Amino acid sequence: MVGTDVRCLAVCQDELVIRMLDEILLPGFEVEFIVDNRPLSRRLHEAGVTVTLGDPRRTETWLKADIGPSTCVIIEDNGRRNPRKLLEAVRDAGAALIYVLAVGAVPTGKRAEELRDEFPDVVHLSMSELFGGPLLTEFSRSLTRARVQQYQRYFSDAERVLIMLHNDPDPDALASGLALRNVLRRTKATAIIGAMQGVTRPENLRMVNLLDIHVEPVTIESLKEYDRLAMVDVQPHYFGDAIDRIDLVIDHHPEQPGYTAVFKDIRPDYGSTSTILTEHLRAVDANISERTATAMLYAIKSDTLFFNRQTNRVDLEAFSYLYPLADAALIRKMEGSEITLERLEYVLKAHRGGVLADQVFCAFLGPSPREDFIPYVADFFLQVEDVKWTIVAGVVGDSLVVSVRNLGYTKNAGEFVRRYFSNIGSAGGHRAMAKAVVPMRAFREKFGDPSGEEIGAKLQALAHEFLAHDGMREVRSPKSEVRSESEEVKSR
Ligand SMILES: [Mn+2]
Repeated sequence: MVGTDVRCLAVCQDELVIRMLDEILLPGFEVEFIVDNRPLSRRLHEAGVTVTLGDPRRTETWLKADIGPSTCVIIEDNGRRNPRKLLEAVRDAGAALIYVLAVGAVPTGKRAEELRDEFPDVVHLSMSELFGGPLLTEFSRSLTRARVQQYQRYFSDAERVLIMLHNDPDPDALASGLALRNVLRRTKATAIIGAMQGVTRPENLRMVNLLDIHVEPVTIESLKEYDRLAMVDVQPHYFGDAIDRIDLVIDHHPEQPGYTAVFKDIRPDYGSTSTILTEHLRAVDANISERTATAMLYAIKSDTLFFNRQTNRVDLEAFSYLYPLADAALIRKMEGSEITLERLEYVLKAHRGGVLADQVFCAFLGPSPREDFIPYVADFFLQVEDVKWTIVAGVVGDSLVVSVRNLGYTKNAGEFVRRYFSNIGSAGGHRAMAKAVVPMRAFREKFGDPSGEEIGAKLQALAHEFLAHDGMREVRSPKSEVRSESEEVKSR
Protein backbone atom coordinates (compact mmCIF):
# COMPACT_ATOMS: atom_id res chain seq x y z
CA MET A 1 0.00 0.00 0.00
CA VAL A 2 1.01 3.57 -0.60
CA GLY A 3 1.87 5.36 2.63
CA THR A 4 0.15 8.60 3.52
CA ASP A 5 3.48 10.38 3.40
CA VAL A 6 3.36 10.46 -0.40
CA ARG A 7 2.51 13.93 -1.59
CA CYS A 8 0.59 14.63 -4.69
CA LEU A 9 0.18 18.02 -6.27
CA ALA A 10 -2.31 18.39 -9.07
CA VAL A 11 -3.07 21.16 -11.49
CA CYS A 12 -6.51 20.87 -12.99
CA GLN A 13 -9.02 23.16 -14.62
CA ASP A 14 -12.16 21.09 -14.32
CA GLU A 15 -13.93 20.78 -11.05
CA LEU A 16 -15.17 17.31 -11.86
CA VAL A 17 -11.62 16.09 -12.48
CA ILE A 18 -10.46 17.68 -9.24
CA ARG A 19 -13.19 16.10 -7.16
CA MET A 20 -12.59 12.75 -8.79
CA LEU A 21 -8.83 12.80 -8.24
CA ASP A 22 -9.36 13.97 -4.69
CA GLU A 23 -11.58 11.04 -3.98
CA ILE A 24 -9.40 8.48 -5.71
CA LEU A 25 -6.06 9.59 -4.31
CA LEU A 26 -6.95 10.74 -0.84
CA PRO A 27 -6.78 7.42 1.00
CA GLY A 28 -3.16 6.86 -0.02
CA PHE A 29 -1.81 10.31 -0.84
CA GLU A 30 -1.65 13.71 0.69
CA VAL A 31 -3.40 15.60 -2.10
CA GLU A 32 -3.23 19.30 -2.91
CA PHE A 33 -4.55 21.16 -5.90
CA ILE A 34 -3.18 24.32 -7.46
CA VAL A 35 -5.72 26.44 -9.30
CA ASP A 36 -5.43 29.95 -10.70
CA ASN A 37 -9.13 30.70 -10.58
CA ARG A 38 -10.26 32.42 -7.38
CA PRO A 39 -13.97 31.41 -7.37
CA LEU A 40 -13.06 27.81 -8.12
CA SER A 41 -10.47 27.86 -5.37
CA ARG A 42 -13.02 29.18 -2.88
CA ARG A 43 -15.59 26.59 -3.90
CA LEU A 44 -13.17 23.74 -3.54
CA HIS A 45 -11.93 25.04 -0.23
CA GLU A 46 -15.47 25.14 1.10
CA ALA A 47 -15.98 21.58 -0.10
CA GLY A 48 -13.01 20.47 2.00
CA VAL A 49 -10.50 20.05 -0.83
CA THR A 50 -6.94 21.17 -0.05
CA VAL A 51 -6.32 23.88 -2.59
CA THR A 52 -3.78 26.65 -3.21
CA LEU A 53 -4.41 29.69 -5.38
CA GLY A 54 -1.45 30.40 -7.67
CA ASP A 55 -0.18 30.52 -11.21
CA PRO A 56 1.12 27.04 -11.99
CA ARG A 57 3.08 28.36 -14.97
CA ARG A 58 5.49 30.08 -12.65
CA THR A 59 8.30 28.12 -11.00
CA GLU A 60 7.87 30.23 -7.90
CA THR A 61 4.43 28.77 -7.26
CA TRP A 62 5.91 25.30 -7.22
CA LEU A 63 8.84 26.28 -5.02
CA LYS A 64 6.37 27.77 -2.55
CA ALA A 65 4.47 24.48 -2.58
CA ASP A 66 7.67 22.83 -1.39
CA ILE A 67 7.95 20.38 -4.21
CA GLY A 68 10.58 17.62 -4.11
CA PRO A 69 11.79 14.77 -6.33
CA SER A 70 9.40 12.36 -4.63
CA THR A 71 6.37 14.61 -5.01
CA CYS A 72 3.92 13.28 -7.50
CA VAL A 73 2.71 15.97 -9.89
CA ILE A 74 -0.41 15.51 -12.00
CA ILE A 75 -1.21 17.97 -14.75
CA GLU A 76 -4.55 17.91 -16.45
CA ASP A 77 -4.40 18.50 -20.19
CA ASN A 78 -7.83 19.26 -21.55
CA GLY A 79 -6.43 20.17 -24.94
CA ARG A 80 -7.22 23.85 -24.66
CA ARG A 81 -3.94 25.25 -23.41
CA ASN A 82 -0.51 23.92 -24.30
CA PRO A 83 0.97 22.53 -21.09
CA ARG A 84 4.57 23.22 -22.16
CA LYS A 85 5.08 26.29 -19.99
CA LEU A 86 3.61 24.56 -17.03
CA LEU A 87 5.81 21.50 -17.52
CA GLU A 88 8.89 23.68 -17.72
CA ALA A 89 7.98 25.43 -14.49
CA VAL A 90 7.41 22.16 -12.64
CA ARG A 91 10.60 20.64 -13.95
CA ASP A 92 12.62 23.73 -13.02
CA ALA A 93 11.23 23.53 -9.50
CA GLY A 94 12.79 20.06 -9.17
CA ALA A 95 9.85 17.69 -9.79
CA ALA A 96 10.73 14.28 -11.16
CA LEU A 97 7.46 12.38 -11.03
CA ILE A 98 5.31 14.18 -13.54
CA TYR A 99 2.10 12.84 -15.11
CA VAL A 100 0.07 14.49 -17.81
CA LEU A 101 -3.53 13.37 -17.65
CA ALA A 102 -5.38 13.86 -20.90
CA VAL A 103 -9.05 14.60 -20.44
CA GLY A 104 -11.26 14.33 -23.50
CA ALA A 105 -9.67 13.15 -26.71
CA VAL A 106 -6.20 11.69 -26.33
CA PRO A 107 -3.81 14.31 -27.72
CA THR A 108 -2.22 13.23 -30.95
CA GLY A 109 -0.37 14.95 -33.75
CA LYS A 110 2.46 17.40 -33.73
CA ARG A 111 1.87 19.07 -30.38
CA ALA A 112 1.74 15.78 -28.51
CA GLU A 113 4.84 14.55 -30.28
CA GLU A 114 6.78 17.70 -29.49
CA LEU A 115 5.80 17.51 -25.86
CA ARG A 116 6.93 13.92 -25.63
CA ASP A 117 10.27 14.80 -27.21
CA GLU A 118 10.80 17.77 -24.97
CA PHE A 119 9.77 16.02 -21.74
CA PRO A 120 10.72 12.38 -22.22
CA ASP A 121 10.36 11.53 -18.53
CA VAL A 122 6.81 12.74 -18.25
CA VAL A 123 4.25 9.93 -18.15
CA HIS A 124 1.19 10.48 -20.34
CA LEU A 125 -2.09 9.05 -19.13
CA SER A 126 -5.53 9.46 -20.52
CA MET A 127 -8.76 9.56 -18.65
CA SER A 128 -10.52 7.36 -21.20
CA GLU A 129 -7.84 4.68 -20.93
CA LEU A 130 -7.89 4.80 -17.14
CA PHE A 131 -11.62 4.55 -16.76
CA GLY A 132 -12.66 2.90 -20.00
CA GLY A 133 -11.78 -0.67 -18.99
CA PRO A 134 -13.60 -0.80 -15.65
CA LEU A 135 -16.52 1.16 -17.02
CA LEU A 136 -17.00 -1.18 -19.97
CA THR A 137 -16.66 -4.21 -17.68
CA GLU A 138 -19.33 -2.74 -15.44
CA PHE A 139 -21.64 -2.03 -18.36
CA SER A 140 -21.28 -5.45 -19.90
CA ARG A 141 -21.84 -7.00 -16.48
CA SER A 142 -25.12 -5.17 -16.10
CA LEU A 143 -26.16 -6.18 -19.61
CA THR A 144 -25.38 -9.78 -18.68
CA ARG A 145 -27.26 -9.33 -15.42
CA ALA A 146 -30.39 -8.20 -17.24
CA ARG A 147 -30.15 -11.13 -19.62
CA VAL A 148 -29.60 -13.67 -16.82
CA GLN A 149 -32.45 -12.29 -14.73
CA GLN A 150 -34.74 -12.64 -17.73
CA TYR A 151 -34.04 -16.30 -18.23
CA GLN A 152 -34.04 -16.96 -14.49
CA ARG A 153 -37.60 -15.63 -14.38
CA TYR A 154 -38.59 -17.59 -17.45
CA PHE A 155 -37.36 -20.83 -15.86
CA SER A 156 -38.66 -20.10 -12.37
CA ASP A 157 -42.09 -21.74 -12.60
CA ALA A 158 -40.88 -24.96 -14.21
CA GLU A 159 -41.07 -28.12 -12.20
CA ARG A 160 -38.34 -30.00 -14.02
CA VAL A 161 -35.67 -28.49 -16.21
CA LEU A 162 -33.38 -30.45 -18.50
CA ILE A 163 -29.88 -29.14 -19.06
CA MET A 164 -28.75 -31.01 -22.10
CA LEU A 165 -25.12 -31.69 -23.00
CA HIS A 166 -23.50 -33.03 -26.17
CA ASN A 167 -22.70 -36.71 -26.53
CA ASP A 168 -19.81 -38.04 -24.47
CA PRO A 169 -19.78 -34.86 -22.37
CA ASP A 170 -16.43 -33.22 -21.76
CA PRO A 171 -15.35 -31.18 -18.72
CA ASP A 172 -16.69 -27.94 -20.17
CA ALA A 173 -20.11 -29.44 -20.84
CA LEU A 174 -20.29 -31.03 -17.38
CA ALA A 175 -19.10 -27.91 -15.58
CA SER A 176 -21.49 -25.73 -17.58
CA GLY A 177 -24.33 -28.04 -16.54
CA LEU A 178 -23.47 -27.56 -12.87
CA ALA A 179 -23.01 -23.83 -13.37
CA LEU A 180 -26.37 -23.34 -15.09
CA ARG A 181 -28.08 -25.32 -12.34
CA ASN A 182 -26.45 -22.88 -9.95
CA VAL A 183 -27.63 -19.84 -11.94
CA LEU A 184 -31.16 -21.26 -11.96
CA ARG A 185 -30.87 -21.85 -8.19
CA ARG A 186 -31.97 -25.44 -8.56
CA THR A 187 -31.01 -28.83 -7.18
CA LYS A 188 -30.23 -32.02 -9.05
CA ALA A 189 -33.85 -33.09 -8.58
CA THR A 190 -35.29 -30.07 -10.39
CA ALA A 191 -32.53 -29.33 -12.92
CA ILE A 192 -31.44 -32.57 -14.50
CA ILE A 193 -28.17 -32.70 -16.41
CA GLY A 194 -28.63 -35.08 -19.30
CA ALA A 195 -27.07 -36.39 -22.49
CA MET A 196 -28.04 -38.80 -25.26
CA GLN A 197 -24.71 -40.59 -24.88
CA GLY A 198 -22.91 -40.64 -21.56
CA VAL A 199 -19.34 -39.99 -20.56
CA THR A 200 -16.68 -42.40 -21.87
CA ARG A 201 -13.27 -40.69 -21.79
CA PRO A 202 -11.31 -41.85 -18.74
CA GLU A 203 -10.48 -38.37 -17.42
CA ASN A 204 -14.07 -37.29 -17.82
CA LEU A 205 -15.27 -40.38 -15.98
CA ARG A 206 -12.80 -39.49 -13.27
CA MET A 207 -14.21 -35.97 -13.10
CA VAL A 208 -17.76 -37.27 -12.94
CA ASN A 209 -16.81 -39.61 -10.10
CA LEU A 210 -14.68 -37.18 -8.12
CA LEU A 211 -17.25 -34.42 -8.33
CA ASP A 212 -20.25 -36.74 -8.11
CA ILE A 213 -21.99 -35.48 -11.25
CA HIS A 214 -24.91 -37.51 -12.47
CA VAL A 215 -25.60 -37.43 -16.20
CA GLU A 216 -29.10 -38.67 -16.92
CA PRO A 217 -29.47 -40.65 -20.17
CA VAL A 218 -32.08 -38.95 -22.33
CA THR A 219 -33.73 -39.65 -25.67
CA ILE A 220 -35.59 -37.40 -28.07
CA GLU A 221 -38.85 -38.90 -26.77
CA SER A 222 -37.98 -38.29 -23.13
CA LEU A 223 -37.48 -34.56 -23.74
CA LYS A 224 -41.24 -34.18 -23.43
CA GLU A 225 -40.99 -35.04 -19.74
CA TYR A 226 -39.36 -31.73 -18.96
CA ASP A 227 -40.99 -28.32 -18.64
CA ARG A 228 -38.01 -26.39 -19.96
CA LEU A 229 -35.07 -27.37 -22.12
CA ALA A 230 -31.65 -25.72 -21.94
CA MET A 231 -28.47 -26.63 -23.80
CA VAL A 232 -24.91 -25.81 -22.79
CA ASP A 233 -21.67 -26.17 -24.79
CA VAL A 234 -23.70 -27.34 -27.80
CA GLN A 235 -26.49 -26.13 -30.08
CA PRO A 236 -29.60 -27.94 -31.32
CA HIS A 237 -28.26 -28.60 -34.85
CA TYR A 238 -25.87 -31.10 -33.24
CA PHE A 239 -28.85 -33.41 -32.69
CA GLY A 240 -29.98 -33.27 -36.30
CA ASP A 241 -33.49 -32.00 -37.00
CA ALA A 242 -34.93 -33.53 -33.85
CA ILE A 243 -34.85 -30.32 -31.78
CA ASP A 244 -35.88 -27.07 -33.40
CA ARG A 245 -37.30 -25.25 -30.39
CA ILE A 246 -35.47 -24.65 -27.19
CA ASP A 247 -35.69 -22.39 -24.17
CA LEU A 248 -32.04 -21.52 -23.61
CA VAL A 249 -28.72 -22.07 -25.38
CA ILE A 250 -25.37 -21.10 -23.89
CA ASP A 251 -22.39 -21.99 -26.06
CA HIS A 252 -18.99 -20.87 -27.30
CA HIS A 253 -19.10 -22.63 -30.66
CA PRO A 254 -19.99 -20.60 -33.75
CA GLU A 255 -23.66 -19.84 -33.98
CA GLN A 256 -25.70 -22.27 -36.04
CA PRO A 257 -28.96 -21.52 -37.81
CA GLY A 258 -32.04 -23.70 -38.00
CA TYR A 259 -33.63 -23.45 -34.57
CA THR A 260 -35.47 -20.98 -32.40
CA ALA A 261 -34.44 -20.29 -28.84
CA VAL A 262 -36.28 -18.16 -26.33
CA PHE A 263 -32.93 -17.10 -24.88
CA LYS A 264 -29.44 -17.61 -26.12
CA ASP A 265 -25.96 -16.46 -25.25
CA ILE A 266 -23.46 -17.56 -27.85
CA ARG A 267 -19.94 -16.16 -27.73
CA PRO A 268 -17.61 -17.90 -30.19
CA ASP A 269 -14.64 -15.79 -29.14
CA TYR A 270 -14.70 -17.32 -25.65
CA GLY A 271 -12.41 -20.24 -24.84
CA SER A 272 -15.08 -22.17 -22.99
CA THR A 273 -18.78 -22.20 -22.13
CA SER A 274 -17.72 -22.19 -18.48
CA THR A 275 -16.24 -18.74 -19.06
CA ILE A 276 -19.62 -17.44 -20.23
CA LEU A 277 -21.31 -19.03 -17.23
CA THR A 278 -18.74 -17.56 -14.84
CA GLU A 279 -19.89 -14.17 -16.11
CA HIS A 280 -23.53 -15.13 -15.62
CA LEU A 281 -22.85 -16.23 -12.05
CA ARG A 282 -20.85 -13.09 -11.28
CA ALA A 283 -23.45 -10.82 -12.82
CA VAL A 284 -26.11 -12.00 -10.38
CA ASP A 285 -23.71 -12.35 -7.43
CA ALA A 286 -24.42 -16.06 -7.12
CA ASN A 287 -22.67 -18.15 -4.51
CA ILE A 288 -20.51 -20.67 -6.30
CA SER A 289 -19.90 -23.91 -4.45
CA GLU A 290 -16.40 -25.36 -4.30
CA ARG A 291 -17.56 -28.28 -6.41
CA THR A 292 -18.93 -26.09 -9.18
CA ALA A 293 -15.92 -23.77 -9.11
CA THR A 294 -13.59 -26.78 -9.31
CA ALA A 295 -15.47 -28.19 -12.28
CA MET A 296 -15.47 -24.84 -14.07
CA LEU A 297 -11.81 -24.15 -13.42
CA TYR A 298 -10.90 -27.58 -14.73
CA ALA A 299 -13.13 -26.96 -17.75
CA ILE A 300 -11.47 -23.68 -18.64
CA LYS A 301 -8.05 -25.27 -18.26
CA SER A 302 -8.98 -28.21 -20.42
CA ASP A 303 -10.92 -26.36 -23.15
CA THR A 304 -8.10 -23.86 -23.60
CA LEU A 305 -5.34 -26.49 -23.12
CA PHE A 306 -4.30 -24.38 -20.15
CA PHE A 307 -4.40 -21.19 -22.20
CA ASN A 308 -2.52 -22.63 -25.13
CA ARG A 309 -5.30 -22.34 -27.62
CA GLN A 310 -8.12 -19.91 -28.25
CA THR A 311 -7.79 -18.03 -25.02
CA ASN A 312 -9.33 -14.71 -24.44
CA ARG A 313 -8.74 -12.12 -21.72
CA VAL A 314 -12.15 -13.12 -20.35
CA ASP A 315 -11.00 -16.73 -19.91
CA LEU A 316 -8.07 -15.58 -17.81
CA GLU A 317 -10.37 -13.35 -15.81
CA ALA A 318 -12.83 -16.17 -15.17
CA PHE A 319 -9.92 -18.40 -14.22
CA SER A 320 -8.57 -15.98 -11.64
CA TYR A 321 -12.05 -15.40 -10.27
CA LEU A 322 -12.71 -19.13 -9.82
CA TYR A 323 -9.25 -20.11 -8.64
CA PRO A 324 -9.65 -19.18 -4.94
CA LEU A 325 -13.08 -20.86 -4.87
CA ALA A 326 -11.89 -24.19 -6.27
CA ASP A 327 -10.11 -27.23 -4.89
CA ALA A 328 -6.75 -27.26 -6.65
CA ALA A 329 -5.77 -30.68 -5.30
CA LEU A 330 -8.86 -32.21 -6.83
CA ILE A 331 -8.00 -30.69 -10.20
CA ARG A 332 -4.55 -32.25 -10.07
CA LYS A 333 -6.19 -35.60 -9.40
CA MET A 334 -8.45 -35.21 -12.43
CA GLU A 335 -5.59 -34.18 -14.66
CA GLY A 336 -3.42 -37.12 -13.71
CA SER A 337 -5.97 -39.47 -15.19
CA GLU A 338 -5.41 -38.39 -18.78
CA ILE A 339 -2.57 -40.71 -19.56
CA THR A 340 -3.50 -44.37 -19.71
CA LEU A 341 -1.57 -47.31 -21.16
CA GLU A 342 -4.26 -47.82 -23.79
CA ARG A 343 -3.91 -44.25 -24.95
CA LEU A 344 -0.15 -44.53 -25.12
CA GLU A 345 -0.66 -47.46 -27.49
CA TYR A 346 -2.43 -45.11 -29.88
CA VAL A 347 0.19 -42.42 -29.44
CA LEU A 348 2.81 -44.99 -30.47
CA LYS A 349 0.71 -46.10 -33.39
CA ALA A 350 0.41 -42.50 -34.58
CA HIS A 351 4.12 -42.00 -34.07
CA ARG A 352 4.95 -45.02 -36.23
CA GLY A 353 2.48 -44.30 -39.00
CA GLY A 354 2.17 -40.53 -38.84
CA VAL A 355 3.91 -37.92 -40.93
CA LEU A 356 5.10 -34.50 -39.90
CA ALA A 357 5.61 -32.09 -42.74
CA ASP A 358 5.54 -28.31 -42.70
CA GLN A 359 4.44 -28.28 -39.07
CA VAL A 360 1.40 -30.40 -39.86
CA PHE A 361 1.20 -33.79 -38.17
CA CYS A 362 -1.16 -36.30 -39.78
CA ALA A 363 -1.90 -39.83 -38.66
CA PHE A 364 -4.42 -42.54 -39.40
CA LEU A 365 -4.93 -44.85 -36.43
CA GLY A 366 -7.02 -47.51 -38.15
CA PRO A 367 -9.86 -49.12 -36.19
CA SER A 368 -10.29 -47.57 -32.76
CA PRO A 369 -12.44 -49.24 -30.11
CA ARG A 370 -13.22 -45.89 -28.50
CA GLU A 371 -13.54 -42.49 -30.07
CA ASP A 372 -11.54 -40.64 -27.41
CA PHE A 373 -8.24 -42.13 -28.61
CA ILE A 374 -8.47 -39.94 -31.68
CA PRO A 375 -8.76 -36.46 -30.08
CA TYR A 376 -6.33 -37.58 -27.39
CA VAL A 377 -3.66 -38.35 -29.99
CA ALA A 378 -4.43 -35.07 -31.79
CA ASP A 379 -3.97 -33.12 -28.55
CA PHE A 380 -0.87 -35.10 -27.65
CA PHE A 381 1.02 -34.35 -30.85
CA LEU A 382 0.12 -30.70 -30.68
CA GLN A 383 2.53 -30.54 -27.74
CA VAL A 384 5.43 -31.69 -29.88
CA GLU A 385 7.90 -28.98 -30.72
CA ASP A 386 7.36 -27.40 -34.11
CA VAL A 387 3.92 -28.95 -34.59
CA LYS A 388 1.29 -26.33 -35.34
CA TRP A 389 -1.50 -28.50 -36.73
CA THR A 390 -2.53 -32.09 -36.02
CA ILE A 391 -5.00 -34.10 -38.04
CA VAL A 392 -5.70 -37.53 -36.63
CA ALA A 393 -8.25 -40.00 -37.96
CA GLY A 394 -9.51 -43.39 -36.92
CA VAL A 395 -12.36 -45.73 -37.67
CA VAL A 396 -15.03 -46.06 -35.01
CA GLY A 397 -17.76 -48.48 -36.02
CA ASP A 398 -18.50 -47.71 -39.66
CA SER A 399 -17.36 -44.11 -39.47
CA LEU A 400 -14.17 -42.25 -40.00
CA VAL A 401 -13.62 -39.81 -37.14
CA VAL A 402 -11.23 -36.94 -37.83
CA SER A 403 -9.88 -34.68 -35.07
CA VAL A 404 -8.14 -31.46 -36.00
CA ARG A 405 -6.16 -29.23 -33.64
CA ASN A 406 -4.00 -26.22 -34.20
CA LEU A 407 -1.95 -23.55 -32.47
CA GLY A 408 -1.61 -21.20 -35.44
CA TYR A 409 -4.62 -18.97 -35.76
CA THR A 410 -4.26 -17.89 -39.34
CA LYS A 411 -6.47 -20.71 -40.58
CA ASN A 412 -9.52 -22.18 -39.03
CA ALA A 413 -9.78 -25.87 -38.05
CA GLY A 414 -13.56 -25.76 -38.20
CA GLU A 415 -13.42 -24.42 -41.72
CA PHE A 416 -11.07 -27.24 -42.71
CA VAL A 417 -13.42 -30.02 -41.66
CA ARG A 418 -16.44 -28.23 -43.07
CA ARG A 419 -14.81 -27.69 -46.45
CA TYR A 420 -13.92 -31.34 -47.01
CA PHE A 421 -16.41 -33.32 -44.95
CA SER A 422 -19.66 -31.43 -44.37
CA ASN A 423 -21.19 -32.72 -47.61
CA ILE A 424 -20.57 -36.36 -46.71
CA GLY A 425 -21.00 -36.37 -42.92
CA SER A 426 -21.04 -34.14 -39.88
CA ALA A 427 -18.29 -31.58 -39.49
CA GLY A 428 -17.87 -28.72 -37.09
CA GLY A 429 -15.74 -26.93 -34.56
CA HIS A 430 -13.97 -23.68 -34.02
CA ARG A 431 -10.69 -22.02 -34.83
CA ALA A 432 -8.43 -24.28 -32.81
CA MET A 433 -10.29 -27.57 -32.66
CA ALA A 434 -12.66 -29.39 -34.91
CA LYS A 435 -14.08 -32.79 -35.65
CA ALA A 436 -15.67 -34.62 -38.52
CA VAL A 437 -17.56 -37.88 -38.51
CA VAL A 438 -18.03 -39.40 -41.93
CA PRO A 439 -19.48 -42.80 -42.89
CA MET A 440 -16.60 -44.87 -44.27
CA ARG A 441 -18.57 -45.62 -47.41
CA ALA A 442 -19.10 -41.94 -48.16
CA PHE A 443 -15.44 -41.21 -47.49
CA ARG A 444 -14.34 -43.95 -49.89
CA GLU A 445 -16.77 -42.73 -52.52
CA LYS A 446 -15.54 -39.16 -52.35
CA PHE A 447 -11.82 -39.84 -52.05
CA GLY A 448 -11.37 -42.88 -54.31
CA ASP A 449 -11.25 -45.84 -51.93
CA PRO A 450 -7.88 -45.20 -50.26
CA SER A 451 -6.25 -48.00 -48.27
CA GLY A 452 -5.28 -47.55 -44.63
CA GLU A 453 -1.98 -45.85 -45.23
CA GLU A 454 -3.37 -43.80 -48.07
CA ILE A 455 -5.97 -42.28 -45.75
CA GLY A 456 -3.19 -40.61 -43.76
CA ALA A 457 -1.58 -39.35 -46.96
CA LYS A 458 -4.95 -38.14 -48.25
CA LEU A 459 -5.53 -36.09 -45.08
CA GLN A 460 -2.03 -34.68 -45.38
CA ALA A 461 -2.73 -33.64 -48.95
CA LEU A 462 -6.02 -31.97 -47.95
CA ALA A 463 -4.28 -30.13 -45.13
CA HIS A 464 -1.59 -28.80 -47.40
CA GLU A 465 -4.09 -27.79 -50.02
CA PHE A 466 -6.09 -25.98 -47.34
CA LEU A 467 -3.09 -24.28 -45.78
CA ALA A 468 -1.21 -23.56 -48.98
CA HIS A 469 -2.62 -20.08 -49.59
CA ASP A 470 -1.35 -18.35 -46.49
CA GLY A 471 -1.30 -19.29 -42.85
CA MET A 472 1.48 -21.77 -42.42
CA ARG A 473 4.04 -19.78 -44.26
CA GLU A 474 3.86 -17.13 -41.59
CA VAL A 475 4.37 -19.46 -38.68
CA ARG A 476 6.90 -21.74 -40.34
CA SER A 477 10.14 -21.72 -38.44
CA PRO A 478 12.98 -20.09 -40.34
CA LYS A 479 15.64 -22.21 -38.64
CA SER A 480 16.72 -25.18 -40.67
CA GLU A 481 17.92 -27.22 -37.68
CA VAL A 482 14.42 -27.09 -36.25
CA ARG A 483 13.17 -28.46 -39.51
CA SER A 484 15.57 -31.39 -39.48
CA GLU A 485 14.53 -32.29 -35.93
CA SER A 486 10.99 -32.54 -37.10
CA GLU A 487 12.05 -34.62 -40.05
CA GLU A 488 13.57 -36.99 -37.55
CA VAL A 489 10.25 -37.35 -35.76
CA LYS A 490 8.76 -38.19 -39.08
CA SER A 491 11.25 -40.87 -40.07
CA ARG A 492 11.30 -42.66 -36.74
MN1 LIG B 1 -16.50 -26.21 -24.65
